[in-house]
Amino acid sequence: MSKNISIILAVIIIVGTGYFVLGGSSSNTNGNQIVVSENNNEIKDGVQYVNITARGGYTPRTSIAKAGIPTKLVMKTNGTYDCSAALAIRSIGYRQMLPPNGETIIDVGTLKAGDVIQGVCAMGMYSFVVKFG
Ligand SMILES: [Cu+2]
Repeated sequence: MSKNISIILAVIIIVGTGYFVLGGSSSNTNGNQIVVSENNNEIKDGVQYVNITARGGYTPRTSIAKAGIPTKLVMKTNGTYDCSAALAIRSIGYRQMLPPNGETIIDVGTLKAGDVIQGVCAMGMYSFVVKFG
């Protein structure tokens, strides 16, 4: 009887530890390796919004978006006092200082498959791209 309980407890501990380890390692991987994101855009009322965070660079560095639909970038800042706030998107003639906190919406128009929008900071140190396909 007590042997059975010991076995059950051992199984619970092993399964529980495995779940914790796997869950922990996969969330760490996501946190450290956001290079390309396909989950940072959303379509509302026929407009595609691509969410990019500016702070010590741009996240994600590469975004994938849909071609053939009016698109706006949503530049999010949160305590952004570095030069990633000084944003230029040359292909649309955009050059602005983003506020240290908030969201800045930039209309980039409707792009074709294969088009790429590139944003760079004032010094050309940080950049991001949005690829349309
Ligand atoms: Cu810079």
